[in-house]
Amino acid sequence: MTETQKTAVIFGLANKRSIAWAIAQKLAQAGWRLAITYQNERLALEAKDLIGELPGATGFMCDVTKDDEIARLFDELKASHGTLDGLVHSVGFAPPEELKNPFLNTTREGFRIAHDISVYSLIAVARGAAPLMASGGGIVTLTYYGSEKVVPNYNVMGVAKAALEATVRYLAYDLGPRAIRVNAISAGPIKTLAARGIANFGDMLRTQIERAPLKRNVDPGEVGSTAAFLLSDAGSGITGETIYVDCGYNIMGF
Ligand code: NAD
Ligand code: 0WE
Repeated sequence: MTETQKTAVIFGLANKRSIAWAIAQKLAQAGWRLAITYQNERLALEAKDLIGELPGATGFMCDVTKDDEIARLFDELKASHGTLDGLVHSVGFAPPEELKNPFLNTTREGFRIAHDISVYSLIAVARGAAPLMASGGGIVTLTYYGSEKVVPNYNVMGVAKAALEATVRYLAYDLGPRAIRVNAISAGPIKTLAARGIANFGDMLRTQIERAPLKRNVDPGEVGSTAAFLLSDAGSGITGETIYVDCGYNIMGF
């Protein structure tokens, strides 16, 4: 490819159902050179298989709760890629009990873990990436409607997503003068690893079909193409925003 090829780093690949994978495929199709990270050794095998399918893509391990792993990743990216134009943060986690028990019973440790992994990590990786985005860039994270309205059992993740959306606005303000844009995509429910084992997830998918104006579920590819749009020059006027890719579900009052 040409030397003007844009490069992005993607966080949050677990398997072929991951939203991170849908985004990686769309960015690769749009000609981006990708560095794709996975959380740990347990996920390495499957992640590396997938990454191998994308021409020129490379895999890196990075647990976003570890400052030293984040620092090492960006050192490696500086050496291998030089500059960066895009970053995708597709990471979220709360301990499983927190999504089962009543919200009132949220533990101090569950709250801390959910916010560390799902919110603080965006600040940490943005700070790591910014020095590599010498000619500006784009950052995209993934959020969910449970940040604004109560979705039963989403619990502390809803609180964390509200904090994530506010974090997007504060990062957009700090990084705007450096021509780095920061946005969130609020995706409708998608059957990924993070959705497996969630009680009544099937009911949620059916309700979405009934109530959303488009009368269907969101395709992960639609989230991927929106991320590719936000990171492209076509998104150059958009920052600090939460863009819904939910077949219109969020506009309904009844
Ligand atoms: P997923 O399980 O495929 O992705 C979540 C990723 O987070 C995994 O790759 C996991 O390894 C990673 N992760 C967790 N802890 C980590 C850590 N300490 N360090 C590094 N990575 C870590 O599920 P997904 O649905 O693709 O989720 C991606 C994002 O999309 C999440 O932020 C999720 O909240 C958001 N989202 C999902 C849906 C949905 O319905 N699936 C809807 C809206 C938003
Ligand atoms: O953000 C998410 C998933 C978040 C998530 C899922 C898990 C399951 C496994 C965070 N942490 C964990 N921890 C685990 O141990 N979504 C938007 C998908 C999702 O999750 C829900 C939902 C929806 C939608 C949980 C309850 C209710 C609705």
